[in-house]
Amino acid sequence: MDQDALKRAAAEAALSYVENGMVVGVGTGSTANHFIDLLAGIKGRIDGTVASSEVSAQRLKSHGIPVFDLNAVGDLPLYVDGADEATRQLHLIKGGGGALTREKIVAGASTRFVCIADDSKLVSYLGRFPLPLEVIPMARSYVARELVRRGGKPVLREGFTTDNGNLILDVHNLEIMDPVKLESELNMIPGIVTVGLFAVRPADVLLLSTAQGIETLK
Ligand code: ABF
Repeated sequence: MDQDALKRAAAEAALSYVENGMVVGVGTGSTANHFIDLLAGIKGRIDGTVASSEVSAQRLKSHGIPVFDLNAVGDLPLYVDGADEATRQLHLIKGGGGALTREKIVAGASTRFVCIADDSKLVSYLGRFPLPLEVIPMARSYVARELVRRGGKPVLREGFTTDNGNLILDVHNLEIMDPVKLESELNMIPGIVTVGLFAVRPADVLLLSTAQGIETLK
């Protein structure tokens, strides 16, 4: 199976978590896109969705799937999204697509976060994938210096503005042995809007797609 087929298989497995009448939180990226396309096949069974990015909202709407504002629907029973890296503890790095702030809001507002990924995303510790930070533009240099002090190598994502009008620093060189601690510490730095670590609120389920089938980690 190629990597795209593995992504689709993970997305297919997530369909079993969708129940009738749900408003489903839907993520961003190529794996989440498979989920969106599969959701179209059962759109009559759900009330609608909340999207973690404008791109995903457009894709959902193109399938005729209703997209609601999170403020209009309250807490969500289910959020399905991909990740850039995942551990067996269900700690994640997300934000490679730049939608980390909205993804973290939707994850926070969801009772169950089901992460879908092919097995290339599984790591024993996080940090080989550069850690994305969404940063207020005026804080860019200050935040970068704070990360250098912590041994990181921050790189501005050139030509990219988030859905919220902010910048992304991708921080290389971090070996993240304690993701909960690092996420909490970075959350305290003024000017960082969102840290791309999902460890304080990890996934609840990781559907890991392998050549041998789906491995469910909880
Ligand atoms: C989103 O999409 C992100 O948080 C993550 O950056 C990315 C994963 O993309 P893909 O599914 O294309 O690998 O879920």
